[in-house]
Amino acid sequence: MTTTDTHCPYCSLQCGMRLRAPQAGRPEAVEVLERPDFPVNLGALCGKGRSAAAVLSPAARLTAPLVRDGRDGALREASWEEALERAATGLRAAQQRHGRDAAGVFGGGGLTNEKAYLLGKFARVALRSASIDYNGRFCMSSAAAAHRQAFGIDRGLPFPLADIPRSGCVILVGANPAATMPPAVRYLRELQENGGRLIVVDPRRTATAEPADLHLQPVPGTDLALALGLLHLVIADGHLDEDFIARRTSGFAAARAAAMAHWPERVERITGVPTEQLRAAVAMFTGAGTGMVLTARGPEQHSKGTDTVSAWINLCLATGNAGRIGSGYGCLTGQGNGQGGREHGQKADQLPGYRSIEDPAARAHIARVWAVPADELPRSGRSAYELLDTLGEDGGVRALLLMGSNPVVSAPRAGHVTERLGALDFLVVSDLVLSETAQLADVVLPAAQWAEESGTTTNLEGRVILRRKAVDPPPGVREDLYVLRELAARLGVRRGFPADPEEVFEELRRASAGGPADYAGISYARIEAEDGVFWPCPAVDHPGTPRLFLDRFATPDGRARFAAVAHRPAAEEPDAEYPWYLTTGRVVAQYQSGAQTRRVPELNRAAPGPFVELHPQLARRLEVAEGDLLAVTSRRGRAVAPARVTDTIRPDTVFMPFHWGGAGRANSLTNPALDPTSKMPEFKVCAVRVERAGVRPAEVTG
Ligand SMILES: Nc1nc2c(c(=O)[nH]1)N[C@H]1C(S)=C(S)[C@@H](COP(=O)(O)OP(=O)(O)OC[C@H]3O[C@@H](n4cnc5c(=O)[nH]c(N)nc54)[C@H](O)[C@@H]3O)O[C@H]1N2
Ligand SMILES: Nc1nc2c(c(=O)[nH]1)N[C@H]1C(S)=C(S)[C@@H](COP(=O)(O)OP(=O)(O)OC[C@H]3O[C@@H](n4cnc5c(=O)[nH]c(N)nc54)[C@H](O)[C@@H]3O)O[C@H]1N2
Ligand code: SF4
Ligand SMILES: [Mo]
Repeated sequence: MTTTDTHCPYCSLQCGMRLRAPQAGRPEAVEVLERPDFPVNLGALCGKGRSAAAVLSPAARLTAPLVRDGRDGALREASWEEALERAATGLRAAQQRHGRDAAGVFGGGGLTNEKAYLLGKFARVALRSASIDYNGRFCMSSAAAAHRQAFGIDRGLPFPLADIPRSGCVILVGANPAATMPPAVRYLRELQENGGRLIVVDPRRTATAEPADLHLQPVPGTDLALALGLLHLVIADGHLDEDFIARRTSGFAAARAAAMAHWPERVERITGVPTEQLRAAVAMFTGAGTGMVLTARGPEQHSKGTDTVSAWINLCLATGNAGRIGSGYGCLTGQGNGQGGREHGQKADQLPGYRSIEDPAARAHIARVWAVPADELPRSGRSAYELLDTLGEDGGVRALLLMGSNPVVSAPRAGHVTERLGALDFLVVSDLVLSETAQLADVVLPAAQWAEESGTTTNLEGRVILRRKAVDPPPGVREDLYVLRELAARLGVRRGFPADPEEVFEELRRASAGGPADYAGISYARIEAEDGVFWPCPAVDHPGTPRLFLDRFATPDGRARFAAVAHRPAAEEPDAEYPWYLTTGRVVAQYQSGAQTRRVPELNRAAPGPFVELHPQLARRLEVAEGDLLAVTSRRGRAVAPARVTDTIRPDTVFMPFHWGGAGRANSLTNPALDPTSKMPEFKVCAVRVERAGVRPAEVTG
């Protein structure tokens, strides 16, 4: 037996774990053990992490490449040679017929830094296409945009999680870590044990909200008004930190004027949160000495997500809560490499090191590292939904390489996105499993996974960590880096695509050097010796940066910038035809599109299928009881799932988890209205009709 210290394949906490594996293969015998010495989770794992080895088993996954003969043929097994040849031919043919940008790439925030970096390079250097974006656009892009606007840099948390218990008060906005990052709940518990207060803002009284000192339960999509209302009261009640505002910020006058238009009674009308609760929240937050605001997808996944996050940042700045230990604004990033995956070039407008693809100096630097002429680098391309929405159209992508996402389940208005995927000339999918999206592909490449290859990820704190290879992949399965090297070679680019992760990381270090997300001083050896290294880390003798902004913000003048933002309604509000709000999210036992976790028996037992959560008052009105099948209809489509009646949700709102395809797919309903800055779709609010479904349970599958 061997034991290897590594990290969980799933969420952005990247919990440390120890794998025990037999020396000779036998993936079904891999055991997940605790690794108590890793600082973030101190040995604790959620059920997904504990059962992660189940997906290593050949029974759960793809073990050979698949190809389809003709449009209507079935997928059949093929050799790697045939599959790669077809994939390269499909991409090249689209470019010959329709131009370079007709071949596109769609990546994922679960991919390691090495994969994300090389995928971006593949698009720009091997395909020379502007068409690349990734699923992180659906995740924390609104917070990222607001972060950059306010602080000049986007690192989700500017401090380690261990700082949370050192705060006087934490406002947790639309985040449900009890379900989405269970080991992190410890930090909230310690906060309260230390006498700090916890305020949770969520339309549902979740397991996270239950122990809070105060729970605000707003109408979905009204967090912007709520944050402005709190700032209004801070100003009106004389809680401004004038000294901090003068020394360390700019733009307060306009932000102040905007907040003054959001007086408590108006905010109560918009949000449904009583004015007494607004006052109680302000008293708790300003009375605490230090305060933090942490947001997750609840307030961010909206067509006004960027402005909403800006409004919460305003609240922190106005009260002097930034750049001091125990205070500040932070975004709880979601995917395993949600942070690193947004830094190294799989975004439509970005080059490695979090550089802008439109910046001439950045282009020149990256062109040197890549040994290509700067003027050959493509410009910005379309954002994720815009890319998916135009697949197969004139001027859109005709042949797509998809790596690390399952948009048939997870994209907004998924019925339409599925149609667009079907309109492609050619689709190649690299995945561990035959996901709903892989089932539509012309070529499916079976990928190696976390425990079978090494690579770095950057956790939600900005800590770069190393996942180490513990077992060999099954025969027939190859690493994504190998796939990129082989495809690039078949497209005529034979250099610059190493298949060894450490070699890729060494190049990433050089590419990121001098950029906002600077990894130049980080190496595999240092990560192992130091339990991870926080970026920016510009030199080998630099200690890394667990806490940003203590002296200055990353803006040109070193000051944090207020934003002048005002409330606006959701893109779609309820009306006579669609009278209820729908919001969507997660349950603890399933991960994302479910592609991995729906293949783990114990997780399926815990969360067997989709459901519609609704309040007893609404259930009475609709004359439905627990377990009755409900049809939920929006302007985009229809979904059917059993009722789950609970008084923890607002009576005007229903909630569906999005982990399943088929009849219960929440994303058949969601609204792809985009935030103008971040291009984030409105996953967290749309208008729906709810009625008893006229179908039998057998017709509803997960
Ligand atoms: N078990 C599990 N864990 C996960 C994941 C998973 O799929 N499953 N995915 C990972 C990823 S990629 C991500 S991004 C994170 C997401 O982590 P979270 O953001 O914590 O998860 P969500 O359930 O999407 O949304 C959080 C809460 O927002 C609330 N909400 C809905 N609408 C609104 C609104 O308009 N305003 C406010 N204030 N709140 C609202 C919901 O009721 C929900 O309780 O989780 C990560 N961890
Ligand atoms: N309604 C609604 N929809 C949502 C959300 C919501 O809150 N509500 N949240 C959105 C958010 S925050 C996110 S992050 C997205 C996530 O949604 P998706 O982008 O669909 O994410 P996953 O299900 O994690 O898909 C990852 C796919 O890649 C595969 N995979 C995993 N690791 C690797 C690898 O290393 N290599 C390769 N080749 N494949 C790999 C997995 O098997 C899986 O099929 O969903 C979004 N969709
Ligand atoms: S909290 Fe996230 S990283 Fe930790 S074990 Fe669970 S899924 Fe894995
Ligand atoms: Mo996410």
